[in-house]
Amino acid sequence: MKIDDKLRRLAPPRVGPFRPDAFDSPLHDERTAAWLGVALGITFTACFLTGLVSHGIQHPPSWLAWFPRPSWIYRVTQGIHVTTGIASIPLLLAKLWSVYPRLWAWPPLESLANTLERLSLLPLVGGSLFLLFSGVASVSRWLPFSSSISFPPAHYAAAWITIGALVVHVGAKIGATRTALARGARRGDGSAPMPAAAKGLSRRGFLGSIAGATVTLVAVTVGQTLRPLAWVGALAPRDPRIGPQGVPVNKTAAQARVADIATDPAYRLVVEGAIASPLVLSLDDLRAMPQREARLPIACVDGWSAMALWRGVALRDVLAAAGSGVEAQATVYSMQRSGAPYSHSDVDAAQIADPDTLLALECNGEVLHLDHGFPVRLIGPNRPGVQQTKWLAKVVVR
Ligand SMILES: Nc1nc2c(c(=O)[nH]1)N[C@H]1C(S)=C(S)[C@@H](COP(=O)(O)O)O[C@H]1N2
Ligand SMILES: [Mo]
Repeated sequence: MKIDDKLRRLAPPRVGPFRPDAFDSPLHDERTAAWLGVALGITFTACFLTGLVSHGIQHPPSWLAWFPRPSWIYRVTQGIHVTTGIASIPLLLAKLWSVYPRLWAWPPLESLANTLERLSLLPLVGGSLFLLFSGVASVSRWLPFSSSISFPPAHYAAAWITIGALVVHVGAKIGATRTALARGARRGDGSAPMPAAAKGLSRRGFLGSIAGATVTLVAVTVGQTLRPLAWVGALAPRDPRIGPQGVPVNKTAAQARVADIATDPAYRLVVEGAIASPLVLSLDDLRAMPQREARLPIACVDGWSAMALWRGVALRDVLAAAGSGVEAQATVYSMQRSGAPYSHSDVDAAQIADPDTLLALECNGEVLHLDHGFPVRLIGPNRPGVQQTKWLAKVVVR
């Protein structure tokens, strides 16, 4: 006798969650789960794709040259990444609540396909919860997950596991979802039609509340990147309007332990590497070179962003003065010794060719604030905030 036949003959235990009427709310039906599934499919896909963009820019494979224009692309993709992640929280909790009675489906294992589908829920649910929890913890700078060394690779690996499980899940459920959405109200267990006036919240009321919670959560957080909504950003980790020179600070000079060397009057910027001889520039030398202005955002990986007017020397002018070729790539190094990613960042040929890739000396009309990277910081169009290296000591041409 086949194993599933044996199981089927076992009478289900008639206790606790196995009682036939254990879950009589109509909100546990397939249609509620299907609508929430569609919404989660949209937010998870958008979140995954924008996450891939962010990972790709920061760890570029050899075939990927990230374009500097338009300068707002990363600001938008990363805003979408964090916003769709936040929007997924109420949707996922509602979905889990709606479907959890099925954990007690009887018999527990029916066929090979059904078993695999149920097993894929483990990485799907576990991965989703980990992604949302670690993401929120990271943007809130909660230490165990703050965007340090372990968060990005763990978050990235979990994203692939979760998306893999999601593909299996969607493949298994798409038929049932289509039918449930097409045919209208019916009880998920097929036993009885939904009563015309079911007690408690109606499906419409339930889905409406979840939609309302999702919109509210987005509204009170998206102000960290959407300036017009900054005033309602009660739960936003950052207020993009607050900070020295009107720009938030990610890490202060004191925290980075550079305050003393950054304010040393003997400061020199060294340009070295694949050039005939190193170029050593004082702050006055840099101020004497042609200055350029650019309106560019700081778009942090954490999802906040703020626009500012930057003024300084085009990186390509400095490289030209150092006698470097036009196809050069460069790495800029900070005085900060903490290691990657804050201690240095790469600037590829397309970024260098862009005249708005600046060694900035001023922000919003004032000498760069110490916490924004005085005396010199890199600022370039369409770069993730983490690559806008502050307190520059050295430019190495490659
Ligand atoms: N040397 C150094 N540069 C740095 C950082 C840092 O911690 N150290 N933080 C980066 C990050 S994550 C962001 S979002 C921007 C923030 O710039 P701001 O503090 O001037 O707003 O600086 C980037 N440059
Ligand atoms: Mo950042």
